[in-house]
Amino acid sequence: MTLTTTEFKTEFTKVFEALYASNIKDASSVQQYNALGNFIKVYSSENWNQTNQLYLDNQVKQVYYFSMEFLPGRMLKSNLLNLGILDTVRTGIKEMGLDFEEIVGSEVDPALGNGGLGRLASCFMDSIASLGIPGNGNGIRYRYGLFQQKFVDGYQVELPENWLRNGNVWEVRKENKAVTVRFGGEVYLKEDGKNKLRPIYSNTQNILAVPYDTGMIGYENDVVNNLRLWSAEIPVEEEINYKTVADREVVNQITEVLYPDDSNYEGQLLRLRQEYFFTSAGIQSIVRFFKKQQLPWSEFSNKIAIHVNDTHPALCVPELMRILLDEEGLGWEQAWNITKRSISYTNHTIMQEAMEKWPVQMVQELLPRIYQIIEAINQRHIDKKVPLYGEELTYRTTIISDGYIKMANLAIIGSHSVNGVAQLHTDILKEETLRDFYEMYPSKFNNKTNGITQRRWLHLANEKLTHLIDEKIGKEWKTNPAELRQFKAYSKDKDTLSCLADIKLENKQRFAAYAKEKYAIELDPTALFDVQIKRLHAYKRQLLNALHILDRYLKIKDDPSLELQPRVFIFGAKAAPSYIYAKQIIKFINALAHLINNDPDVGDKMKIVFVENYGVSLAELIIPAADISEQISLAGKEASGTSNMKLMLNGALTLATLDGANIEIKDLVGEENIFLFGLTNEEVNQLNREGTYSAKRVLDENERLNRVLECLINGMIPDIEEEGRVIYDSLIRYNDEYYVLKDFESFVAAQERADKLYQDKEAWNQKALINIASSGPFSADFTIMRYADEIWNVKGKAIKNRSFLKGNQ
Ligand code: GPV
Repeated sequence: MTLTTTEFKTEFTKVFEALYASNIKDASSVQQYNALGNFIKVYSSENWNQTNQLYLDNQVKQVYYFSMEFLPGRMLKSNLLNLGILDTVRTGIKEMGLDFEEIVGSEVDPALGNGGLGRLASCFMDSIASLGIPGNGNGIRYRYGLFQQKFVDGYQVELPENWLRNGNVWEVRKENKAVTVRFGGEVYLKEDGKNKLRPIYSNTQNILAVPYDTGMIGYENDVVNNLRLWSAEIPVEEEINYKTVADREVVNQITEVLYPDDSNYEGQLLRLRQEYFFTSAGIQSIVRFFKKQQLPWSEFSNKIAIHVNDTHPALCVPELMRILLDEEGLGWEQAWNITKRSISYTNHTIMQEAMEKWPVQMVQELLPRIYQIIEAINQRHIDKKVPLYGEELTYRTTIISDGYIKMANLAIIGSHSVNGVAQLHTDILKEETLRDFYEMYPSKFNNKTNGITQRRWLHLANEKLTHLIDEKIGKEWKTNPAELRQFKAYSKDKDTLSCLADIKLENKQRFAAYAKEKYAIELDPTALFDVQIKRLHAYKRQLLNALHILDRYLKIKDDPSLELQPRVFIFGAKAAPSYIYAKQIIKFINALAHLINNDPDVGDKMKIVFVENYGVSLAELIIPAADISEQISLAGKEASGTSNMKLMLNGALTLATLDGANIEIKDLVGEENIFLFGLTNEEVNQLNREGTYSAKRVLDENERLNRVLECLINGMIPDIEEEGRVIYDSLIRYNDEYYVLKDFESFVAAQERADKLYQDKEAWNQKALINIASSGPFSADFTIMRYADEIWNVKGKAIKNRSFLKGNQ
């Protein structure tokens, strides 16, 4: 199917006129965007339909990726790219006298996730489709996405994100595929006359789950997979029972808003409702699809792989059991085998406070039948494992203990695969966090280092760099990103290096223009752009970054004539609304930015830009403009990180601790092409074991650091009296839980090495090029191939270069 510009213009105009019955030139950019989205939908509908039909006809095995969060980013351009018509459409739009970038920019960026976990799910959807793997996403259609962040006097303020205000062209409501999800009430088991116990329910609340499907378009392969997001509604026949607005609210609330807290567990009833709602709806629709094929139950796990993205959808385990036992009448053993063989689970954190555990009573009341099944799974686990592993170890692995249901334990026991998201993270799971389970089920554990889609994060975000790479090494890397390594051959080619520098400069100018327009901050695009973009969390240590900035500032104040490598520090971070300390760090950095940006002694030597409302679209603007990628979490705490991969792919040099995937970046680029600092995981463990760390002592022994910290409480930074004190206390009084002070000196030293290297433009650009050329292995295409091969056992039509499947165990 090729499309000419002329054909495009004719078809597009038709679509527009059918939609708006008016002249396209008078339309708003939102309307133009809507029409273009509709054009794409029509253009790809045949492939969508055919993909579905093909999967059904061939009865291929399909993956269902269950995730509470998806962060797809704007879809217009990526759909055009994957359909192979980006250039045609762009030209056509231009010829029609319309502004392509303005149209692109009027799409809302759906924020149906918090951060890395949600973005990973969307990178995976892109790779699954692009590899031609039969795969589906399953999640929640939140009426409101992650809050919009504004800064008022430097404080984070949260506004609702009404992302559906202008409708959503990509989704298709499928009420014919709706299912009912049951909550509450009472249940008892009754003999059904055929020697089977069947549950009898009373007083349940029945909620309609309506799916909204969005096509996930593969890269130039005619595949369109499906992302299914569920919305909660009152079943028409039950309208009569909802007498008050408050009654109706309970239902609407289920899919009203995304929980804005990442890496933190909140034991709230509504969250549990959300989790069961989309899990049950998804499992029901899978079983319905399976039954349509009239295969024996023994075929279920040969046709279906269910992936649980962190524990949020872990109720997949008892829900599938419930359907198989209660509705399909299977025996326990058969149902259990099917369940375990179908389900796999990814762990994304070792942070205790993020581990989900639900109060028994809450589950009992909200999901009485599910609770019975969890209890039975737990009892069988105990009965089976005590004789093998003894009571002590077994009781440490139970699903129910101390009045709570531990979701990770449920996910591990009920699945055949448990994976971490970077090598170090998986090692820590095996050796520490989940060691009892590793002893019990060594073969379930495996590593799948995260990945990113090079289509969004290079092709679309950095078109100029893409062209340069194409020009040098051809286009093979687009379907086989390992080929990026060929670019290394140009690391000493002056011409290529200077092109690379020009592209970086242009990208920095683009960001500078944004900063100027949005914040009236003038940036020098030749300064070193230093970027930390991720959720605000103490373990990610934005504070360490800020203390270094403060230290530089003091240096300039001491000697305003000092020659310093000019730097622009860019932050992007949302704090969970209830995470007070994180919000105080935001206020602190904003106050520091205000002080420094307006100090005439500083001038262009330093500028700080803390962008508001960081998300996928801003990442696309910032990442190509970065020189330094700040990946400075305390070793052992960041499961993987994925912005580290995106920044590397765009030629930023990583300044990092040996944490998460930073270690794998180091292995790929070599120690001479990365700035490492700080404690290692072992050293952190040792310090924790010894228990002798004293932040106060570090401070007493370091005059420079002492001076920096004094600025938090001596009034030098205006308007942070309270925040400065709290932060100071967290470091000194509460002994610096994340070893910020301990790592300070080596962090500053790494920054100085970076400054020095930046003086030598050629050496810097060479390292940037090597970083780009070494980033192929982080393509989510490879990550997904490994999931497909080693966990899901599914085939894709475009899985090439199988040698890449090896390694990364
Ligand atoms: I658990 N992660 C996240 O974004 N939200 C969560 O609720 C949890 C984990 C992140 C980790 O913090 C990152 O290290 C990781 O790269 C990402 O998940 C994807 O695996």
